[in-house]
Amino acid sequence: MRDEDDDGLRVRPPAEHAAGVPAVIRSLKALHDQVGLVRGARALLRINQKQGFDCPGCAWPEADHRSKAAFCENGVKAVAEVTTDRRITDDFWAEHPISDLKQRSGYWLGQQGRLTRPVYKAPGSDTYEPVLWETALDLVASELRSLSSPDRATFYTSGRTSNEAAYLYQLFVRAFGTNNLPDCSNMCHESSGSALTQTIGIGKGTVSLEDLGKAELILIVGQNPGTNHPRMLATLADAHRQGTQIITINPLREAGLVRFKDPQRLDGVLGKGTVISDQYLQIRINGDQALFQSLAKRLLEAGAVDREFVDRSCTGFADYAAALGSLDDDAVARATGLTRDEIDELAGRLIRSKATIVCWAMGLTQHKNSVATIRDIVNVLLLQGNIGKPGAGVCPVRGHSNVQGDRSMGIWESPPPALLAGIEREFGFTPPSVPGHDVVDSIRAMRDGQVDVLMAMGGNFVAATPDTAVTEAAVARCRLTVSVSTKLNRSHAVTGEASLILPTLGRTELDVQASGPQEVSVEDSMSMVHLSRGRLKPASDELLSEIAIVCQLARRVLVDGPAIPWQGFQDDYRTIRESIGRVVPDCQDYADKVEDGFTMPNPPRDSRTFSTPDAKAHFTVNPLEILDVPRGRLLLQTIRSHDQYNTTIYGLDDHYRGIEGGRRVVLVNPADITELGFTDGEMVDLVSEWRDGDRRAPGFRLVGYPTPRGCAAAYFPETNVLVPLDSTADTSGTPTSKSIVIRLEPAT
Ligand SMILES: Nc1nc2c(c(=O)[nH]1)N[C@H]1C(S)=C(S)[C@@H](COP(=O)(O)OP(=O)(O)OC[C@H]3O[C@@H](n4cnc5c(=O)[nH]c(N)nc54)[C@H](O)[C@@H]3O)O[C@H]1N2
Ligand SMILES: Nc1nc2c(c(=O)[nH]1)N[C@H]1C(S)=C(S)[C@@H](COP(=O)(O)OP(=O)(O)OC[C@H]3O[C@@H](n4cnc5c(=O)[nH]c(N)nc54)[C@H](O)[C@@H]3O)O[C@H]1N2
Ligand SMILES: [Mo]
Repeated sequence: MRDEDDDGLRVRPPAEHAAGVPAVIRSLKALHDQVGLVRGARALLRINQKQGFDCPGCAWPEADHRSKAAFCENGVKAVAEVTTDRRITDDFWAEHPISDLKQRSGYWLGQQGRLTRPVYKAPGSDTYEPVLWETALDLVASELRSLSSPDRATFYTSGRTSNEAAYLYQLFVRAFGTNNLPDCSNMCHESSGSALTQTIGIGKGTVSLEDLGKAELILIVGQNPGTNHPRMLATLADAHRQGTQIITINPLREAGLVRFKDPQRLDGVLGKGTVISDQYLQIRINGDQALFQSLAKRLLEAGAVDREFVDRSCTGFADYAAALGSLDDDAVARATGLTRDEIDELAGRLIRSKATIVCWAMGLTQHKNSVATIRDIVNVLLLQGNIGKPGAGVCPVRGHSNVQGDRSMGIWESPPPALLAGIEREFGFTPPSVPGHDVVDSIRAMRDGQVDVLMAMGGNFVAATPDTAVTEAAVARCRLTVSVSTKLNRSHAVTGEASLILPTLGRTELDVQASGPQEVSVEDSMSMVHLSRGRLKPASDELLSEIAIVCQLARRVLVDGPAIPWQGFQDDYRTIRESIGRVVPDCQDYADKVEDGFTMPNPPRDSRTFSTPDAKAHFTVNPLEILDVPRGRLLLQTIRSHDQYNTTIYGLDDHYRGIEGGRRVVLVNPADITELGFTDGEMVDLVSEWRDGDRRAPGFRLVGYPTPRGCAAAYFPETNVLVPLDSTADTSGTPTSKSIVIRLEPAT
């Protein structure tokens, strides 16, 4: 890869607070660089407002869609990325053959601007060439129709796709005949969904924004909201000012969780801002299961159990309590790296709190024992009756702005029977019920020559997935790769024999169909569903909406398939919402209800009931699993910098962590650097160790950083080359991107 990425790395001490005025200045600069301020300001005024569009940044909910400026620095960067004035024109493709694009960094690819026309790379060719939409869609249809089985194609989705597009996409894929619907969720909150469905009967969070205000205690575990969910910090700061205690459990001291300066308040502009965390536990990577078991043991010893709730609403308490009796304190100390006093202090806070919420994100979901860890968190909450009452509950904070909605709409390789029954009722065909491939299984199937076509609705499949070398070779074995995209990325340079890029509208853009301007709907992290309307002029006249692409493709592929009104759906998106209302569980009268927004039913939150087979919440026994890292090795977590959105790199600074001008850094405890025989600032290779051999990521600068002993951190996607394909979480199958055993070697 060329070195255009690194314009001189600088390292400062990490910051002790997030946001404040500098964040506003940075966001205006991002907007100015990409869009120009006037067009940019017009876009901003519409973010998260009643007549506006849903911010494509993250899935944190908006208070009531009326606050003046419902956006944050990183939301502005996400909008600037898609509203950019830069365009990829026809001559670009001849100047940059695929062999050239392959040498470019993700940052460079993203900087080239919006895709404007469909392009096609023929078998044997090294260049994309502009083609007509008809030609492009005919090519995909003829390839799909020629497959010996529908299971020889796999259909990926990233989490920005609207509910309407997701609903039609899964319908098309199921009418075609397969459940091969891998999605970014498989790499994200799948572990949360698995653990929660089994224990409380619903794979989603059980709290609303109001609950965060009512909580006495909020635990933020394995999440970095200062960068990834900045609007959450304002909610936390408000709660803290009203007396809610906030505890952070994280190997890194993340600035936003230490102190927050809200630029939308006067004391945020002038003062020192609000302290966020009352206690900050710098836990070892993967120590959370041990921590929550030891907290539970202390709660039991103190008799801090809501007996009435446990007896009436739960099963499995006796077995769980018995299993905790044999918890080994030394094992807890080894796994967590925390002192007994620290754990006692947190246990004391839990015992005193009458309403506790636990929030978490990728720091918990991307480990081998993730599902067990999250089940153990549910156990702790159940003990004190902290599920299904005001100010209490589970809060898995989602990533992509509509990843939760996509699941509700059926983007799922193992579809719920109620959805399949709905499809059969509505459209008169029997959809496949055998589970399809998730992300990791899709890669295995491509690698083993069992899949010929990879279609992706958004996202950046080859960069976001694990084991880059294996994945890229697997994708290259496909006969055809198809990406529906807004911007150029690595997945367009690593192609099958033939490849198509189909350019699409962004969420900010006006979408006009036969019946006039259209709206779409989305669901946030707290199950609130509302409309989103784009208003800006599209980046090119030739863009089709994701919905139009699916409808036009489906008509070509399913010529003798079930009677589905694809043209009607495309002409008027309200008819899609009406169909959703008849088909998707919990969405009755969807088209009407979504006009004013509504909240999806949530039995634990709404009525303290549990949709498990026995209608009870389940305590579970999860044997403690400790990742013992061999001597001389480190446990690496792969994280996001402040200047990226997953695989989209906005810039080269990780402002709050004090890293500027480059991304190939590895953060390691200074004592480990010395003990391993290296010096701060030295260049090293990261080598991961797995049962099938080593994997190497060359050329990282060692940065001494306050992380617990034995732990390391570096950015993804650069480090995905180190994550073995077969290293996945039990039950959920999520790649273990937060716990990879590595050794350091002097740079080659
Ligand atoms: N600006 C911006 N916003 C985003 C994204 C983005 O890339 N950029 N991505 C979006 C998406 S898809 C998602 S899923 C979310 C991701 O949001 P986060 O989960 O906040 O993202 P990560 O950078 O993966 O951060 C993981 C955090 O967990 C901590 N951690 C790692 N391992 C452990 C562990 O074993 N135990 C504990 N307790 N903590 C641990 C890390 O130190 C880090 O603070 O953000 C969404 N929002
Ligand atoms: N090592 C490691 N790997 C990880 C993670 C990690 O923490 N560590 N995190 C994982 C997580 S949580 C996630 S969610 C995945 C993310 O995986 P993906 O969702 O696949 O990746 P993104 O980078 O979000 O996708 C960006 C691309 O989406 C396209 N795009 C943007 N907006 C739109 C739109 O409106 N429509 C369409 N059609 N396309 C659009 C653009 O072309 C852009 O280049 O990565 C996972 N990979
Ligand atoms: Mo995610």
